Amino acid sequence: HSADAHRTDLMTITRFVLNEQSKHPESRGDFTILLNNIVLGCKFVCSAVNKAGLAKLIGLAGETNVQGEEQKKLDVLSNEVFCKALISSGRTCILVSEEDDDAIFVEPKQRGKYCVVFDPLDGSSNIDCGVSIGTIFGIYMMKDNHEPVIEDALQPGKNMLAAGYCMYGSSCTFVITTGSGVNGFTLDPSLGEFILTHPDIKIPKKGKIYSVNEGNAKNWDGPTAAYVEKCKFPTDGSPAKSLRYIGSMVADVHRTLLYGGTFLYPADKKSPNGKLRVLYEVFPMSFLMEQAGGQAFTGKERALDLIPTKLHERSPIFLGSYDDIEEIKALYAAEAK
Ligand code: P6P
Repeated sequence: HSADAHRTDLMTITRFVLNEQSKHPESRGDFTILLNNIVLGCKFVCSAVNKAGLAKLIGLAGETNVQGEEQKKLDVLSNEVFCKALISSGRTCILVSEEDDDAIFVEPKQRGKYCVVFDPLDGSSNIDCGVSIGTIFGIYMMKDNHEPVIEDALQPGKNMLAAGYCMYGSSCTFVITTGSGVNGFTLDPSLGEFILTHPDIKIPKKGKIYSVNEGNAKNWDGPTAAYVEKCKFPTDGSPAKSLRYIGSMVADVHRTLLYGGTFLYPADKKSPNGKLRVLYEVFPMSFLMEQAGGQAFTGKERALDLIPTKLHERSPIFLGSYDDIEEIKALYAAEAK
């Protein structure tokens, strides 16, 4: 009977969010509507990514984006889809996309109370070789209902109400936190629904994997170099760790969340703030990690305490299993003395 109940008791993301909403009797369902539009955007991108090889959507679009990277058509398409889905929800007032230099201020008649920061297709340089890529998003509430200004988007990560990602790989997996734990859903294409497959995800307290681009080793600072050395040549008799680096943040973070260990994008001499963007890469992944019982550290402070001053600013990031990040924090603390 229980197996049958499992099969027929489908917990879709829509039902899950409505259950969450019922815990907030005062809420008018705005967040539910916003999330449903984000989910719709993810379903569309999932279908486009899966067809990319066939529909010749891959290949360069010719323009370059604010990051100076060549824009692939799927980037452009995904960005347009999410901007339209978010604006048409009628629940947003500011959008910050990795693909757009400036923030988008929603016109008054379609304005809502949420500010959404997102990377519509992170890791897109991996599209042509079939490596998993993903959408990353974070949701802030506007401070109060005034004419929206850019400062409303420059809030510390700890103010985020929700954050998540959708990974487009062998399956389409949607992972989200609304501040009370982390839950994972898998798209059932035959239903067109995201089904709860990873309830209440908790990252192992300690892991056996480290994830970093070792090609930058010559530019690392002392503590990062010392940590990686310790992973490879442990001095306490424990076995060496495995290196897993996919080069697509959503895939590397998803593996870290499920298997444990650490994911690092450290500062280096060439890029003193590392490479990953604070608003729509570092903050959402840090929020998820903390909600799953892990940690996220910038080398100086708790990642979610960072207060951004520019939309596309970067920060070094060390995230993952609680005990492993403690080791990294100790190495940085020792250096700071
Ligand atoms: P590197 C992909 O371009 C990305 O923004 C992240 O998804 C990924 O973690 C990182 O860059 C990889 O960077 O320098 O190791 O190739």
